[in-house]
Amino acid sequence: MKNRKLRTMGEQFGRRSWAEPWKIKMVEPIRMTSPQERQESLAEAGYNTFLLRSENVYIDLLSDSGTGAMSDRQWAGIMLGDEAYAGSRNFFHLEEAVRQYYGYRYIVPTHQGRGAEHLISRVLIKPGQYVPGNMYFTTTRLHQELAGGTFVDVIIDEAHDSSNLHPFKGNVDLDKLEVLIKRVGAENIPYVSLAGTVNMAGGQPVSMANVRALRALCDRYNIPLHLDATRMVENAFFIQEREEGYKDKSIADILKEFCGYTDGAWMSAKKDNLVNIGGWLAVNDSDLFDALRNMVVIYEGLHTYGGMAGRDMEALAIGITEAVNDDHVRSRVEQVRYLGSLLTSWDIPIVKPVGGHAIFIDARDFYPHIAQDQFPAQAMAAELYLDSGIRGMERGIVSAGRDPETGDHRHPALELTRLAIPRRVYTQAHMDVVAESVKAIYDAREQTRGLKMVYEPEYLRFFQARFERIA
Ligand code: P70
Repeated sequence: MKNRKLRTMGEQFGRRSWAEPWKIKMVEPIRMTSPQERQESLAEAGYNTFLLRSENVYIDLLSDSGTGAMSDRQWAGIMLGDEAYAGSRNFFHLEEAVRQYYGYRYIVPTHQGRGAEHLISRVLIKPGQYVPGNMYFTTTRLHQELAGGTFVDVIIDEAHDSSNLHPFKGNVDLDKLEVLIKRVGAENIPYVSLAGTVNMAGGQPVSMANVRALRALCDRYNIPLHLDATRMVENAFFIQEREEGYKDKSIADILKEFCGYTDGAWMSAKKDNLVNIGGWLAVNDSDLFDALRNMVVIYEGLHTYGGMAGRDMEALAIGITEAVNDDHVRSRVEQVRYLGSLLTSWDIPIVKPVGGHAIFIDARDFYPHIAQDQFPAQAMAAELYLDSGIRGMERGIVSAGRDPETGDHRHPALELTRLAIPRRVYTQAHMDVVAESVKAIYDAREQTRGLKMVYEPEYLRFFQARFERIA
């Protein structure tokens, strides 16, 4: 064998290759733009990738939310939509699927995740209360704050360190939580807000041992435990891979066991559940269900559609069953890791271990010469787009927003640019193109300058803020 350079992925990783458990039936053409066009599009978008037109994007890694490919079965389900105002057949299919795979008793449909976050925050949080959670998520925390609560981060310290290799960086630090309980009193904590996996930490998982211990602590103080289940299927994969005793358990079994330690969950079905729009809220307590069901009719829609069309609920019910397929989850997470391994092989600083849904590039290490107040992660997303038309997202100081008390920028420890991988959409060749573009902007890093913010909206500013290059 002379030419040892051409090597399959399996060979590179010392195992047999695997492939996605699907084949492609329909394609959507995408278009590469010229550098000149990208320069103009970016300036028009105020250096904010959220403000680009997707037509001008080549490989879109802005989000894994609602961007996945539905299966032929899901599309067939779309045709079976029962568009009745009340009691749609598709709602009952959805209810059945959530009960079967997540195990909760009562289900409230919502138009997407933040609709569910709004309802649970409004119903459970009283002004002045504290909501502990394993790192903030933008929309989750905002709804908790709008309901009068104060979010308190109780994630383990390792989560704030992008190079720490802890296998479950999403874990709750039980000591931090107990200190909070003793300081403010259990009666001032309406619930613990647990997310699996933790998006802002880099898609990091929570272990089964941690949720079990957390449940016991919550029971001791009589505090409910609610789960952001948005990427809980991916969390189950990491438990299967890393936690003793779970190697031979299915993703479905792990998911159900984990949810069994919690009192309820909210869901952005646009991620794990493989649909383009939708969400749900599920609880075990019938009084809480009554309150949520009463609230959903004000803000979302009737309690048997909650903002979704019947066809959306059918696609979602089918998506839930496809999402827990072990081969699907493995190929999904392994594709993310493939991109991570390419970047790591060029010493590009990324959050490690690589999480479930995205690669997070560490902008502090990437651009050590750009101060955090000059938005290095935002600048990186802009550079990547200019280089190749690839779209990522800032997850640093812009996303963290301002402290409601002081009005100052929050300065998160993690200053990251996220490349989120949609489910069942891109191939390994796309990942190669992405990796080479990141390498190109890394090679040119010393010439890159920071940005200044020239427009800042009041809520979730990262979506609509505008920037200019610092001269
Ligand atoms: C993303 C999306 C949404 C999300 C989430 C977790 C862990 C709830 C939600 C809300 C979309 C997004 C949202 C805010 C800022 C940037 C991007 N995450 N919990 O791309 O669900 O979007 O359905 O209302 O990740 O990570 P929804």
